[in-house]
Amino acid sequence: AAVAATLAFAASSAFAVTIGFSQVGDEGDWRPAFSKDMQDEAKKEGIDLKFADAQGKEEDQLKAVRAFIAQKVDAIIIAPVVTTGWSQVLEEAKKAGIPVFLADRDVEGDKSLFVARISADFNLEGKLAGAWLAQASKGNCKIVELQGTVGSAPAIERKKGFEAIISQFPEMKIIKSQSGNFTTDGGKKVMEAFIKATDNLKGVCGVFAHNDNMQLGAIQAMKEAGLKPGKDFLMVSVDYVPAMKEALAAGDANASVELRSAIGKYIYPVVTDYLKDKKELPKWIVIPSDLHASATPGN
Ligand code: GYE
Repeated sequence: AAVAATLAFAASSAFAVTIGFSQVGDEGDWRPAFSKDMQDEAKKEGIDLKFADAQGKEEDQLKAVRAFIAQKVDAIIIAPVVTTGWSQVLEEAKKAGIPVFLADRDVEGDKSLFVARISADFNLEGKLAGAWLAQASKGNCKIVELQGTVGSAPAIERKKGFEAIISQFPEMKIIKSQSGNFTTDGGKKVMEAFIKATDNLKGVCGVFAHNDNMQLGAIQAMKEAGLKPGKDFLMVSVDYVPAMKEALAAGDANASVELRSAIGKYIYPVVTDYLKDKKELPKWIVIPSDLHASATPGN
């Protein structure tokens, strides 16, 4: 009996910290890479990670967070699908004394309801994409835009950053903009509609997609219409996923701003240190982008 008790104790203390992670879903190529990193890194750091995939549905993220509170996890990490609708559940976590951290996306409203957000700077990514297109088109470009999930922090901020740059150039203008919800199929459908509405993208010079998967869908649609993306159209997007690296090498795309998917090594030390010392943290800890992977003026 003593041996069994010792083993049981050893097993339970093997996991020093239990963290609940509410993930958006598995849309596109970047999100699954982020999820895999979070799970691999947790194993490496001896963290017991409770992983919940909401398949893009906010109500399922809220359910997952409430379940983590009921399980009395040590901390909760959320990648919030959209910025609105979080105050109530964050209040419940606060009342339960469970610290919440944001990864990747963001919430609007009272920032005191979470300890810190660890993410890239989406506004900067939009600026980098805009700056590349301004250089590649010499400041003269009619653009069609494929937006990410409506109401999500990356869609809001990448659009803002991109427009902050192109608004400096009178001859640069977004003439069509629609959400493809960050998926390849969504991007393809939106581009098919753009092709129809502009008589085969007549007068269009550039395509800005808020992520690579929508850009890959747009490339498919453009090729099926007999158009030459990457040659007759300047193609810029964000994420720099492997499939986009292939499209860049094939000349079907021109630039992609890198969004790091290895977030675990940044967020877990922040969470475990906070659990030890409860030290005040900056509200936003920015993960650098690898500029080398980002836009360089089109060739
Ligand atoms: O760019 C996209 C994913 O939240 C910034 O979500 C992330 C975005 C990423 O669907 O591929």
